[in-house]
Amino acid sequence: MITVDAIPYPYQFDSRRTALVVIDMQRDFVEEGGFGSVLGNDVRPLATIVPTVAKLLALAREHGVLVVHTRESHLPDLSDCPPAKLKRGNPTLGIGDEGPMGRILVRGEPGNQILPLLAPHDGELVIDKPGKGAFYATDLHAQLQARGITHLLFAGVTTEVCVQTSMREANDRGYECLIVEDACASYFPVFHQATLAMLTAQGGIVGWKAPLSTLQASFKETAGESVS
Ligand code: C5J
Repeated sequence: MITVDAIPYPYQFDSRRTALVVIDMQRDFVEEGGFGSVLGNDVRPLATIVPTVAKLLALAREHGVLVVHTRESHLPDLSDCPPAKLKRGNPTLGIGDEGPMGRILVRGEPGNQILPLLAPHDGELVIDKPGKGAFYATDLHAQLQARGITHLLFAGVTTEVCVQTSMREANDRGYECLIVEDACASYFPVFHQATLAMLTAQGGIVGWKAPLSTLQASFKETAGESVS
């Protein structure tokens, strides 16, 4: 068992029964010139976490933790996109429209791809999700159950939307969840901080949080190595 010096109290997991879920690290959300920035968002807080997510992926792969990547995406005919989601925000540029990197939030389009630096490796799960949560209208729960996964580590964007929704969905399905706080980001840093606080309040009502360095130290301690 690995014990993480997490908040609000130590988080314990068996790496063979744990998955890292990296939420929506897609070009259209993170890259300058993508959909997110065209909508007027400052993408720099999201771009800043890319090296941390890369290190987290490396840590998971090194220790045999299952890696799951998600993409917020829709079928080209948008038949999996509820009208309410299409209309929300009264957008001038919306889901299915031609954006700077292809059709917005449509599967297979350049902007819908995961950042090359964080690209999935062979054998890792890639979940296309039409909602904000990774469990809604996907087979993620079945895939995790088939592999005996009980614990989930969360990373990705945005903290208060797709990461938080997915972690809450996971919590309701009985998973023990930890959010890697510096491997998540929001266009609104205040929302990032508020989300971390609300997920871990009341004795970890949704789960735990810890930074990557604490997670790295936990793996080292378990391996019996000295931590510098
Ligand atoms: C995600 C969004 N991935 N903010 N989507 O959080 O719409």
